[in-house]
Amino acid sequence: MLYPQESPSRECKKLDGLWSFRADFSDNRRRGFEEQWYRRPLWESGPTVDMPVPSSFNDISQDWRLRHFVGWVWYEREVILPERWTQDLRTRVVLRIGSAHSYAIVWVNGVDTLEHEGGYLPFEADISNLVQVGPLPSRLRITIAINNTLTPTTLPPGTIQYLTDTSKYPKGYFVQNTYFDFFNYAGLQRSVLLYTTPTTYIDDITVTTSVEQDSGLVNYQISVKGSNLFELEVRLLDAENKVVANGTGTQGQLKVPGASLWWPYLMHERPAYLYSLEVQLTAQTSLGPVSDFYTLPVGIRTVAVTKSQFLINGKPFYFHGVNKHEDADIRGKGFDWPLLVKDFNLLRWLGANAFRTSHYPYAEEVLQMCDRYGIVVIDECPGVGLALPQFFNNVSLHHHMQVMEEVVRRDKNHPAVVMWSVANEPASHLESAGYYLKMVIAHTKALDPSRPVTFVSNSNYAADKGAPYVDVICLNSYYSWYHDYGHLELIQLQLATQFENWYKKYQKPIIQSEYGAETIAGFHQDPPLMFTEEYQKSLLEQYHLGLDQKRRKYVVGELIWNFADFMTEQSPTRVLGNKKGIFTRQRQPKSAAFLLRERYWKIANETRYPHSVAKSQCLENSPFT
Ligand code: BDP
Repeated sequence: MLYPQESPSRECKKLDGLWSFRADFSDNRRRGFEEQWYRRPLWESGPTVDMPVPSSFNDISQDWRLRHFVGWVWYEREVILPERWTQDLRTRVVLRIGSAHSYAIVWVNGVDTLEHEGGYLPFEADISNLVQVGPLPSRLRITIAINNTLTPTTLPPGTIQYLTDTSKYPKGYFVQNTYFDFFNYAGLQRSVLLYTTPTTYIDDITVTTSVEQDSGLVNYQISVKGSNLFELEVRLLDAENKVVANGTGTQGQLKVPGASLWWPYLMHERPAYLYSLEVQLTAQTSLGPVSDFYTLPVGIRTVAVTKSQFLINGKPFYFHGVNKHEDADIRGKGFDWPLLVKDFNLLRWLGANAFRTSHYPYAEEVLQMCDRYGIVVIDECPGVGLALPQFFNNVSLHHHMQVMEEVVRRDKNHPAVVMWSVANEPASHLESAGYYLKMVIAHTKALDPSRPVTFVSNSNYAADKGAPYVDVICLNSYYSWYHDYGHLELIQLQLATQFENWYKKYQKPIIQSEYGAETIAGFHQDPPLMFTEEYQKSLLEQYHLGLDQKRRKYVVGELIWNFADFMTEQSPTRVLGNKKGIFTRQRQPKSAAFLLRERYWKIANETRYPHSVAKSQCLENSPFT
């Protein structure tokens, strides 16, 4: 699914802004369907409020019932279309929803148009038939009903628990149980937009790259829809807009002698080099000739895994980075440009070269920034909270595979994405989980043979049933936090044991994919006590000593939990959310951020190519120091 883009043949109309909104508070949450709220303007069915898009709906209003709402919410917006969209029958009009968590039904002018299961991923429908009827039906009413309920077969899964003791709970009382540690924000959290293409159009482009001696090879495959009578021209342009290779047809290989490779941030003096693949389609249709243009950024790079190394462009790569969440005050998981740019400035300040999209695929604009800034991504699907045996069933497995198809289809062309993660902390000691993970991993590898696949484990090395199928072992451990809490002196020993056991058994490279400590900014105590900034720093220091023992051997990365504080469900162990961030939720540094920064820049200076460049150059020359 190509990211919507303006070009000489395509227009985009973003529907960001205020939508009408109504949560269905009826007992069965189905009044909206019973009364068919999609048939008429939403305000005619009852009171509506203004809701910004993109944003989660939870933290916007003063109504506590909305913050914790479980069930159907309704969004509606009217749009006026340009005449050329509705009158020119060679134009195809598409409605695209960036994400709707977790189940969505879409009506256009009251007509059932589209349904989608699963949040965090885009979906779209050709609505030309609905807008190109008769004289100027240029006013369009888009209604979107979204259900945020998580069940044993959604991803992430959840359960609805009815509390039936009438001495304690009112009749019909239920709660949503989740098995993950972030707030289940919902709504239209990414942009909704309309875009056009010609009726014969470039439907998809798949690019893979390799390097042969001095040349970069760009393999492309283009899918065209709408007609069989077409011609395709392909040009590859360098960063100075000079054509360096060209081709024709739906597939081919472009050779770029002396190619500039895409390197991660701080790994090379010229990181994140991007070419542009310009695709031009010309076609004959019954209504006359049409052309379509699409430009795809392309980074030429290779990824490979050995028994003990993760290689990018044939050189050992060490992930020194973070885990993130899409999370901020007020907007929840709503996409926000200022937040995006601030986060990338912080990542670069920190000297981080990578992050994992814990625990769901992030907005496409985030991955575009990663391509442009050289921040390497472990792209994780929403396979989080697979904690109960009943979650490993065939319906879930089928859906999980479908989700991986959507993730790969959306993100396959990003050079920054170097590995897929199919799950976080599944109950991988279960036999049923072993089979389930084997199937999802095999499916993902079949979808994309060019990238390694993993899942993130917190199981014991001897019990884990999924590890045999991964390319890289990713381990979460919270020594001196959830185990032996307060005993920082045990971290090095326990970490060494963890690494040695796993490596001995699997002989695969290992990433410490989470470690960290809950820290309330401004809490201080020396000698360090839990929850203080000093404790977070000391815990990190002990982990770093342990990591350095294995770093040049088979440990290929460390990702702190977490980049920033983030919201969770309420619980006695969470103080307004998870506080393991090295930045606060408002993106201000805790003391540990400075410690980590020193470490990451030091590691970056040690692992930089070519070595002939003065080792300290990247630090000294960086505008971010
Ligand atoms: C890990 C989970 C992560 C949690 C973290 C924590 O992968 O989602 O937020 O623990 O407890 O096990 O802080």
